[in-house]
Amino acid sequence: MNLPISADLIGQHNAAALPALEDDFAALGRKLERNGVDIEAVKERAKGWSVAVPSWGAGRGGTRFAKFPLAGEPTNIHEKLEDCAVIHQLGTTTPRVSPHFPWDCVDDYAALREEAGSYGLHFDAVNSNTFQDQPGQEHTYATGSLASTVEATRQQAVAHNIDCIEIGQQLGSSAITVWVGDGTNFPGQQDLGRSMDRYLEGAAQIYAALPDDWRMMLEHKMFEPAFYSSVISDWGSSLMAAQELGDKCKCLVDLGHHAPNVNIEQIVARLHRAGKLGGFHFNDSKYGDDDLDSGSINPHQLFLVFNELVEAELDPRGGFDPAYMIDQSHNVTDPIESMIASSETIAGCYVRAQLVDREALHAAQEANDVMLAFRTLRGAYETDVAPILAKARAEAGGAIDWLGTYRASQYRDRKAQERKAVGLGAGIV
Ligand SMILES: [Mn+2]
Repeated sequence: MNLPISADLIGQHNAAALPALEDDFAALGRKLERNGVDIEAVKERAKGWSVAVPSWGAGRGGTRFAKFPLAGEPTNIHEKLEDCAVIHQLGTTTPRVSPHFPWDCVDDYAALREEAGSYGLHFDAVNSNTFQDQPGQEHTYATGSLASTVEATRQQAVAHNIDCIEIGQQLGSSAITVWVGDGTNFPGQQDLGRSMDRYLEGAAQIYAALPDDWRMMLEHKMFEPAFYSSVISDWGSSLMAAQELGDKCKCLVDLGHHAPNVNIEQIVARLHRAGKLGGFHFNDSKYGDDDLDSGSINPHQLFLVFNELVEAELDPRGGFDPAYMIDQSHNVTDPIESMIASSETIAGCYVRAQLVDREALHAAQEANDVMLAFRTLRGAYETDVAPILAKARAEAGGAIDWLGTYRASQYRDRKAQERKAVGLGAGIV
């Protein structure tokens, strides 16, 4: 296995941190035992949990105004894979990478799959891009892609998505995530009903090209890049489309793509009930689709989402197999650090949701004991599960103090010497 960070370095740092961790882990274990929870079993669940990282998240993002490059940031999919390998090596919960086309296009996808495998990585859902024009592209997406009024533009968008499926098959993926930037900036600009008809007609052609064991995930977004209307603006539109397209089509929930203050955990419960919960794009937001680090603003909301996911797992109805992915933009941090921090935060919410006394919660809910139900949930949220996550990481070969170990490795400094510099410019979020 090709591991970018020295195992000796990780071992040294872990040896120094282990006595304190054992102490904290034992104390937490005794606390949980009083509630009838076996900390070892929870730790094993934590070890079995994973989330995908997006290839584009390995680079610096940008605002709508500018991008500030980082010395040593990756400029191609090969370098992005190397950075993703660091994230997984230290954090141990991110073995899958979600590629984006055409940003990650190469000549030989079989070789790319092998390259990822050499780091212990696999490819997750492929992402298509019909929200920006590419050099040499025949038809512009300036006024829409799948929902464009121009037939040739719609066909070009369909063909690109089918190309992505074919690439994904070579990479070992089994899902495509479709997000379109289609929408309008002016009332009256397009017919709101007919634009949905056009979108569905194109989406159905992509759906028809899905291999049997593939899934198509629709990502809704309330606004941006269009500011008056979006074609797939909300979970209702997404659900409507997924239901019309067929069983293999599911809805994807990006935590930043909702109206402010929307109850996202309830959307999760609703989509699960409809058998249409496809997966997540984890990030956080304060005002809009800010793509901030997962749980950095509202960790409680993330916990409540996971609480619904644990409920869904216990009551799978038509099935429960959501795809988890981080989708955030790193404008002012080292993307490797942000990605490990987020994967730890997300895993922490998963673990906390495991600690909820379900029997007590359900009994309190049935009895309308409001305060007891609330406190049962809140008690799990307030539990510091860091020792469980750190122990799980260490046992899987990762770093207890991942930030200290990463900085001591001087990985980014070394890459700054080796890699070519990224140009200035506007960022793509
Ligand atoms: Mn997203």
